[in-house]
Amino acid sequence: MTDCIFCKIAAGEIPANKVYEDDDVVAFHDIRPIAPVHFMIIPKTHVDSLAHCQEEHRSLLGKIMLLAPKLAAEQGLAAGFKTGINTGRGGGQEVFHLHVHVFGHKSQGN
Ligand code: DGP
Repeated sequence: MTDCIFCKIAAGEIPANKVYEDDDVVAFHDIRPIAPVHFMIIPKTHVDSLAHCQEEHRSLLGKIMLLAPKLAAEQGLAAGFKTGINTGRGGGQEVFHLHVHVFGHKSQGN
């Protein structure tokens, strides 16, 4: 989608502080973090929101969910973290490209 900021990040057309990337997904730090560690995981393919996901997105959603704890641990959140998927204007979604927020405080000593 040409006007989608997250599609442009996924395509490498605008910079982002990436923490992970493969053929299907990219994860990068949020520019307006609400915690000391705050990144988002997005699919490279454009999907507006969780409410617009279809059966064809099942494995992609599973992949994103399984990546969350792995990347969280890599980012220092091994002791625990929060996730969020804002969905629709009523759900506080500002960027209409599916994204999973992962955020928390770095644990000390583990
Ligand atoms: P949401 O409300 O769930 O749609 O949150 C969208 C988040 O995306 C918000 O916390 C700020 C972040 N964001 C918006 N534009 C950019 C951008 O260009 N780069 C990065 N890294 N984050 C962005």
